Amino acid sequence: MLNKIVLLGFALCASYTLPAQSKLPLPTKNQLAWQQTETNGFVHFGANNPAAFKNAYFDAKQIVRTMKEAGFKIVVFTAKHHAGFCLWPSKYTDNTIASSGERNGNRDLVREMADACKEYGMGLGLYLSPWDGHEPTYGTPAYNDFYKNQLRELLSNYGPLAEVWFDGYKGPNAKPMDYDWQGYFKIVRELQPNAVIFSDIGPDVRWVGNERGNASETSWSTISVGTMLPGKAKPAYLNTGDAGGEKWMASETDVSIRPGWFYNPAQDAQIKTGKDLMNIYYQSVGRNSVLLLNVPPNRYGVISDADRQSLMDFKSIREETFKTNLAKGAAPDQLTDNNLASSLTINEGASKEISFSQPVQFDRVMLQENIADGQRQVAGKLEYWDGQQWQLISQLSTIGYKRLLKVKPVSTQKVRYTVVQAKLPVELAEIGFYKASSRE
Ligand code: FUL
Repeated sequence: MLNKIVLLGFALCASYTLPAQSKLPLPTKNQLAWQQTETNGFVHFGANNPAAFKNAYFDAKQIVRTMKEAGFKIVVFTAKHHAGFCLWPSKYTDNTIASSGERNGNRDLVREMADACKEYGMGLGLYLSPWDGHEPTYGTPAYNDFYKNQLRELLSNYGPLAEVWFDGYKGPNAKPMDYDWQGYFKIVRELQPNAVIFSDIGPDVRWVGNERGNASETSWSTISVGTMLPGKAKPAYLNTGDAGGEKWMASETDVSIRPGWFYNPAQDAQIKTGKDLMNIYYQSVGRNSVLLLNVPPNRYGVISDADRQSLMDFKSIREETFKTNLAKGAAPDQLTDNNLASSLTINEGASKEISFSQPVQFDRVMLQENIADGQRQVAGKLEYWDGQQWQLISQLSTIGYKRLLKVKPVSTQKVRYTVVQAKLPVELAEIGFYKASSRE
């Protein structure tokens, strides 16, 4: 490491304190663990009825192994999508793989995914579509019982789940349905106390408000739910979160590697490249969100070579860019130790200087707050020393769990980070300066 410590300084600029907001919303243990997964995979596997599934192929191991190789931590699997077809042998309907004939009739794809996740050390998440276009009771109170029964089946028989996914979407011509959301969430709490619950409005993880892979630059991990319901939430509000929000509920950015959620050979030429995915990573993980990237298995029930190639490119670009933190050895250890808990406190109005023993060149910056103590920064500023004076690199709003900045290339021996506005003193957990891979 070239850059030795030559100077560590706290430049206390204007030091003033805002009235303390002593009661910031905080993440639960499950929310904190989930946030640190950063990148997860989504699997939409499509067969919409028993006849279509009859001759289907499906290789859970290949899918999960590919997701693991891509660096993902959790795989969320669509146990039942909007057509109501169950990829496990639910005893509450005939619209399941059990009705699909000899070859696949005794399979259970949820079991196969659960086993593969266990084998590869991945978390399993399950998606059970609330909207069910097949079930005759849909639209009546009896559907809530049907749905809860299916939920109990999935939550009781496949081991520990990391996440349960409630999609708010329903078709334009679907019957009105008064979902018992609180009843559903209660079942998850009871049967899977370590799983986070995703819906538009949580209770643990909220939707980012679009499916384009784009969290807002200003991204608060807090919202006030008010009268919003899944499927009836305000996307723009969910996208930024709310600085004054009452509840901790960070966002998840769900987006597909292809134009559609399910495999369609007509879209084989429209797979997002590693470079596209890297950009989405900056716009999601780099903006205090978690990325849930959908990669649908093809007609042979595996992730196609082309999708796989994009995933591996994404991973290697990401690793190349973030391989060397130029601040290591220059910044205090607790700012480069990859440990959220060992943070450095910077008061509002105060600055932190980092000096390098020789000039460094960088064009990417990473900042992290110790969110276990809440999200605190409202505004910050990063500058570099040009030999004579401080020059602005970037102004920014929120950090949260992680903020990644693409900045103009800078060559310098000294940088300065200032907390311009904060709810409470900012606990800076990590600071990193990097040179982007030429493949970005
Ligand atoms: C949407 C659904 O309509 C898509 O099919 C997909 O499941 C996505 C995650 O949510 O609302």
